[in-house]
Amino acid sequence: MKLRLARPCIDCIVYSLAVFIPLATLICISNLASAQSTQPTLPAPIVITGADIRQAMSLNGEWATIVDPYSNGFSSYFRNQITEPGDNKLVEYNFAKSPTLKVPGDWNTQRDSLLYYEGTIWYQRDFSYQPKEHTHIFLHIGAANYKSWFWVNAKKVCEHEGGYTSFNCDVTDAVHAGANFMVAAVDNTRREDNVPTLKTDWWNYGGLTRNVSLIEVPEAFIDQYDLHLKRGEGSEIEGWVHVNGGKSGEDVQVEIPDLHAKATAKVGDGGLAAIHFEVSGLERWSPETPKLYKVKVSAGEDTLEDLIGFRTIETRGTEILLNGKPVFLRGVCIHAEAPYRTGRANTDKDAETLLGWAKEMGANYVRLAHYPHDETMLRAADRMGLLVWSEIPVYWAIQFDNPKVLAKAQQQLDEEIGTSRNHASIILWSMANETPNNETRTQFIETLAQHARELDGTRLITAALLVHNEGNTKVLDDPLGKALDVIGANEYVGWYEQTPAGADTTQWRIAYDKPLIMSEFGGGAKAGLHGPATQRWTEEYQADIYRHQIGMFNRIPQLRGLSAWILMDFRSPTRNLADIQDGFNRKGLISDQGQKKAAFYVLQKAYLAKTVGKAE
Ligand code: GCB
Repeated sequence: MKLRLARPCIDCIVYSLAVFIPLATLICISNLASAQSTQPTLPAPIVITGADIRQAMSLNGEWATIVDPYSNGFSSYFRNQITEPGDNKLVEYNFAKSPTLKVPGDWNTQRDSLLYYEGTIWYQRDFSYQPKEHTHIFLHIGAANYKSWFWVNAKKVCEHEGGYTSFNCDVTDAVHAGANFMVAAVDNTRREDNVPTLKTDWWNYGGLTRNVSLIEVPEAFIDQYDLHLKRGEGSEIEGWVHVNGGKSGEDVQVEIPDLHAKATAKVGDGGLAAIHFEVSGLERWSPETPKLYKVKVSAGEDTLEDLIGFRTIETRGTEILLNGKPVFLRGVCIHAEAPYRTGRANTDKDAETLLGWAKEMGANYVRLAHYPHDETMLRAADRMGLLVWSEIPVYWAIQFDNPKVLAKAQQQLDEEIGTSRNHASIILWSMANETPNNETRTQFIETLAQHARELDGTRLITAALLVHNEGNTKVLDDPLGKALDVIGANEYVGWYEQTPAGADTTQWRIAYDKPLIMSEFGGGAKAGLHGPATQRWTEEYQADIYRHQIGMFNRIPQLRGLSAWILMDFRSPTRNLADIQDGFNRKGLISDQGQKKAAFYVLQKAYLAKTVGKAE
């Protein structure tokens, strides 16, 4: 197990905010060059497990915002720096009079003029706070797409890159008793050396898209922990607790009151305490019995209470074994697109609606595409009993030959695994989606797979691969398969190639003796558009694809899972067929307004009756 707690600051760019007059009305942002010479390097944000269950003060709500397409705020406002109240220098912005945006939320769906906006937006809000002695205060950001910078009371506290993972900035030295203010800049400009890169088939929703809060912890605190059931038939819970600032020899306790079980361990060098304990009467977590236990973790002054399920996941030959028994994954892919309102999904209700539809369809599994989803989604999957494939946005042709890009992907993996490692629902870490087959790419993703295994040896590593055709045989022999525990394959027979009936004669040749998940398949339909099954975009055509696919799946002996593309229509700037797509990828089994299409029922029937896939 390798624990990554902090990263070097990627750019080490240091900006600063200057004087604030009066509070919440005017903030001047000083010049990059002058700030660089005077400010020390900032500590990188840290990963905190279970940040969402910590004692917190929410900073959600309306934030004043300034749209800054030329990223002017980073450099030119210094000219207007005000040194004394009443100083009559030129100031060309005023947060107090600026329009607001809701946090959490993408900016694109909150204001018509921002639907396609890509660039910087500045956020500002006031808050009052009473720090307690001997505590650390962290600014917790659920996600900010894509790059973000934060200042508290004009003091730069951190910056972060990566749009879909949570991070925490130490603001202890910046927050004071009474009135405070915070400024953030978020920039969702697409760049070639980002992860993901310039082109994706989903909307580049910008902003503070997930919850923002202040969390308070003791000086020595539990930043990460991993508690899971050891593989095998017994009931041994193992893992570790890491105490940030913890002294060697101090006690750490893990308690599961419902099982009358308690473990005590000592903090070793580096703050890590190894945990092992036998429990009796444990009910294992599974889709049928998604039992979650209250787990109390304490170290010194710090205590937290999580809800954790215990299960094992492994492979044996071409089987996936959940709790030691073969399981077939009947599922569907989901984008973090909010049902009914569009935009970034980020509430419990969004999660319950999306996952509720998956359950209604008879699913026991969901592929959360193509980036880590909100913690609320994972908590809901734990509660509702859905197995999860979780993924980082190594999507299509990113810059595989750029070491900086590898570092960015690794950072996202650190944050994804670091924050979500105690969710029983997650069984698969996916390294990538549909990447071009060449040596540089293979090495890049092998490095990620190796990294993921070091961080978490208890789950399965996968990726969605491309297949190629030899006559009417689909061949899956991508060398990346060697590095995976479970092979994912995307195919669109009946949509991007052949007719739906083409699936009836399609054969498969898979170079690996490992479990296979058909990680994507499907086609588009506009909800409510009816016609003959030969007419594209009708519900009938889409349903026909699914009927033929099911037959084909049952002829692939090593198939162990399915994730149809996709549960719900989602916004994509690449889908502009007027009157049909209108900016949405229409492969949803359900429309963005919640209308179920005919294909939903085709798949539901097969899933509920278990007429597709190997019966467990
Ligand atoms: C794919 C991609 C997915 C796209 C989908 C499509 O293969 O993995 O991101 O949205 O196809 O609809 O074409």
